[in-house]
Amino acid sequence: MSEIINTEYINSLNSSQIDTLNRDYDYLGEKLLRRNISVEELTDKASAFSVAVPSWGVGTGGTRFARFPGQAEPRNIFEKIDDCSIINTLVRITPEISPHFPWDVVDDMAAVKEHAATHSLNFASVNSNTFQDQPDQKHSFKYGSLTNTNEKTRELAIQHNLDCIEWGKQIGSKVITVWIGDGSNFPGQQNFTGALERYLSSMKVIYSELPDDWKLFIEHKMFEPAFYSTVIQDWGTNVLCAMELGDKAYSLVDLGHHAPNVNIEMIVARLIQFKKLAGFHFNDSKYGDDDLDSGSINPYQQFLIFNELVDAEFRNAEGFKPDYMLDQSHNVTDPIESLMTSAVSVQRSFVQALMVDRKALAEFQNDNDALMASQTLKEAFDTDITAVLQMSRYKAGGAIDPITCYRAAHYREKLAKDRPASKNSGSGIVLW
Ligand code: AFD
Ligand code: MN
Ligand code: MN
Repeated sequence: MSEIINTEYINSLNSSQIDTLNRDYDYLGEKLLRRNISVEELTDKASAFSVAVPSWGVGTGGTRFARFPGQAEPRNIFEKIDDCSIINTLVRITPEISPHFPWDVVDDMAAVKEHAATHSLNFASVNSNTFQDQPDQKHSFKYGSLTNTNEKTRELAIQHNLDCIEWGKQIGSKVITVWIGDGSNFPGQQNFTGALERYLSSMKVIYSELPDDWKLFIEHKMFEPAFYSTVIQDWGTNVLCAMELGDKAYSLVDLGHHAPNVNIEMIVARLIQFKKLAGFHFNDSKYGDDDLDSGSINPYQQFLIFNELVDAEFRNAEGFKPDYMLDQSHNVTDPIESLMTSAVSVQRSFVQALMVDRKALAEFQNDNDALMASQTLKEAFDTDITAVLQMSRYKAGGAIDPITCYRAAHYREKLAKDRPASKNSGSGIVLW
């Protein structure tokens, strides 16, 4: 635990807030009981929830235009782990970090695992990066990586993914997530079928090297960096590839990777039905892959997704075990603050979905009572369960109010001397 934000410090702030929380919690408990919902049960389930933090999310992001660095940004994987630890210390639902390679590679990966362990943190899925060239790279990914027309380039991209699995093994990960930026910018530039064939044959090599207890997640994205076509453009192509590869391959849903207004909750339902849902990269957006904070624009969509997830859990859907992760880029906020509020926002959607009266909903659906079915969802969504989230954090030793607690600690100011501005932010979008 950090010296700046430790148990003693959190307790001292919590002690001035616990009386108010107790009153709010008791009153909420009383109201929920009228709907036959136990506030304690809800709190226990909220505590058991977790969502992984992306290592690249703790650096300040940027756009194609500029990057405005923040104070005391983490400069390497060890400092990123330190920041992730602050997040988990305060919110208690982010015990895992998802690293991105080669950004997070160091000679001694065991030291990375050890450093995380000292903060009681583990590693979630490892992410490969074949969407940019590394210094002195022999064959460029400019025209694609796993789908490149040049065999040598494809081999390089395959080898990088195999390296990621090796690095992942050293830090205790059991999943590799593959997102490629491959695609085209002009009609006619690329043969759609040929590109997908090359993708599949490359992925088959990676899949064949996957350890038995590992999974492979495929991430689709409809545009960017290629703007006319993307090889793995949507969940349909994604799931077809996952099916073609085998049982260890699953389809990952990044909320920003669809056309605006697409019914993402329905995609989630379909992937659950065919036992192919890998999990999520949570974020929010207005236009595309905006990578804004989870639940900041469309919390109802996030709730509707969790409605499908909780429904699957409720009916014990076979093979249902999705991984939850945030994938965001913070351009104008302190990444630690954004990641804390985002994790809590995702947790909120989960708890709201737990409150849906599923028996009543099924009856309304059966009776074709559209209005009441929709009202049943709204009733859960409209219930303010802030006290449940606060209590679950309090009981776990976290902060009742994580943002106030974080700000009052002056973490960045205290680290400013030790972490001078660096050119390489390790951010996920542009390395300046
Ligand atoms: C991309 C994708 C993918 C990738 C990340 C890198 O969402 O998850 O790993 O951003 O920053 O848009
Ligand atoms: Mn993503
Ligand atoms: Mn994205």
